[in-house]
Amino acid sequence: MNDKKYYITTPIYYASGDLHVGHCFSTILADACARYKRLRGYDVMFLTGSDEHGIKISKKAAEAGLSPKEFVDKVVDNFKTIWKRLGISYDKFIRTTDKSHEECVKKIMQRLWDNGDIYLNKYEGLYCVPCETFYTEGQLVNGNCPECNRPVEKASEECYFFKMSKYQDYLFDLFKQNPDFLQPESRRNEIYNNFVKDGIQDLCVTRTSFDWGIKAPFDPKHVIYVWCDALVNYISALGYNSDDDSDFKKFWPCDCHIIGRDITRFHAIIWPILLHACGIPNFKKIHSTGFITLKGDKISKSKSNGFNPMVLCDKFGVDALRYFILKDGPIYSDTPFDFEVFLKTINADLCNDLGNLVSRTVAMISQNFDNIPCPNQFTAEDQVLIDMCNGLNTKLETAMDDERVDIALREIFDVIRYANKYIDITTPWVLAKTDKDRLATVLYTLAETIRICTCYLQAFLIEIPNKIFDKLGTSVDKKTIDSAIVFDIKNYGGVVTKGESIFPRLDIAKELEFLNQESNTSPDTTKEVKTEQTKTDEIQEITIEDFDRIKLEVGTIIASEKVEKADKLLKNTVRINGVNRTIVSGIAKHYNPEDIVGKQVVVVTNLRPVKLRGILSEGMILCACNGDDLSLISPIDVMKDGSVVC
Ligand code: ME8
Repeated sequence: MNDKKYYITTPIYYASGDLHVGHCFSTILADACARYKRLRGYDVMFLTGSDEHGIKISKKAAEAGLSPKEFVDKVVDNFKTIWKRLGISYDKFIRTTDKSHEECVKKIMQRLWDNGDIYLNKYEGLYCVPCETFYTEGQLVNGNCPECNRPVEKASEECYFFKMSKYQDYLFDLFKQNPDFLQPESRRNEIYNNFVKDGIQDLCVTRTSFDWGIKAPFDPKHVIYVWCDALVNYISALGYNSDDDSDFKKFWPCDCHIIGRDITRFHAIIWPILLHACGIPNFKKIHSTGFITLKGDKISKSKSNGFNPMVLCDKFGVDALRYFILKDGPIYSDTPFDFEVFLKTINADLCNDLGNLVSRTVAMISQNFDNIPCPNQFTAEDQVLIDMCNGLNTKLETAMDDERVDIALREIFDVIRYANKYIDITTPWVLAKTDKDRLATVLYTLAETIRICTCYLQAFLIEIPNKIFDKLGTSVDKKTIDSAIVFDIKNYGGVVTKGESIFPRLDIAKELEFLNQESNTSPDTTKEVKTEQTKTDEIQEITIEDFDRIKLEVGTIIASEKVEKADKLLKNTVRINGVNRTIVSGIAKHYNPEDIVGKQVVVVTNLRPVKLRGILSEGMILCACNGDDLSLISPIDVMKDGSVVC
């Protein structure tokens, strides 16, 4: 039986809209940790999921003309598509609308009720609807919500309270006796000073003002506060208190909850108390990260400055995003997603340092030998690199025990950089003419260095490691990883393959322009979540709210062709917000396809898709019509794709 176990979680993301690059950080970070531990022989449980209840989501669903469940189903499909593209290797995806989760939450609440930890009272306070959180006057910033800076509303309702204050001594002790339970230290001090040291308030744990949530088992008129519902995901996903609790027995307590700093308070105060009150041992550690910022602002759904991770993956490959986010991400403090730094980092590290090392080594081996040569006598020069390779193990184990993927990657790339220097020192191109025996040892040392670094890189990158293994004609059996990461003459690979470089060089100026253009386009799930069309009689007048329901955006026609056997129809590809849509329009008698490519047009983007001549048309391009005259409508000045027409 494997006694090396590792349980890591991400936050469960609000199913209220699309995911942006900021959201990807926690998930890519947790994924790298999970992959690393699997590589090192751990039995891993990596959990992510979706947070689907609450007033915010029911409002969004109503805006989209869908039931909350229909709405979240579509959003969750999008989450899963994004995670797949980013190579997120989760073992379980929990949804708070899963029946098993709902049952688990009810049992937990019932337990608190049975313990006498819940009482009925009235809540009067300041409530931030988007954040679903009550605040006291003192916690507001300039009178607004301290998290999202939007106005709060006075709210008063009868609700049940959880006697958190009863457990304040327990929490004091947790903070005092387990200094590592909340990292980084600065965040622990902040939470302790602002929320713990002066005493813990009881928590309002039910609501009656909306019903999209889990009903309280002791009073079904009330639904359970979203945070009590959401936090329980970490144990409901393991089958806690269910017929099959084997995963709970195996993996709990959780080794690490990765979260963003805005939700530290919930995880470091409510969650440990809730667990303790239910007699469940506490988790081992919370790792609270900073935010990714864009142009000085936190990337956020509410600020509409999101940046769609799919755009980055499609353009630069999944490993470019993963590498940059893991190396330079906001592991503790907020970090800007600086486009120029991103592009330069990718060129310097993936293209130059790693890419060139692999190409040079493979090229020299194939020019001089049939396959990776056997080494002869190692010298002191070789030994420096060999020691660096063998030293990685301890360094990476230490870094990864603290989820410091940034440090781990730097250690690996230090070796890669030194290997490039080693080429300059040993001058294999000279040895090729003078000393083939020595050349064999040098090239073997390089191939072995690349192989060992690539073994580790498998935890962080998805596509590049396999490309490198293919070039070296080798692979790694994860079962024997402990021996595979030791520099050894038995480990040499097979026949090397030259070919394309493992990472192409980026044209910084060109890509910078692309990124700057894309950065103002915000992902918007309502594009995917099609609104329900209501049948109406002819409408003479409409209200501004009616008009607001029609989403008009500027897009650019990037391709157009005639539809076979339909002389009026053109099949157009229109780029809006970085996403290409197919739109079939009845304009073939007025425009040749080649004349409209590159033109900007106005598109109804929330029109229900329809099939025309077997082609799914996703929207409508607007035209001015007068009898037989027809003209496409374009903005007078060139506008950014995705500009809203209002
Ligand atoms: O908070 N940079 O969900 P959420 C880095 N459902 N991280 C960011 C970020 C940014 N720009 N923007 C958001 C919730 N995040 C709850 C969690 S867990 C029981 C319930 C992080 O979708 C944010 O800090 O609003 C949080 O950790 C996560 O994304 C999910 O945010």
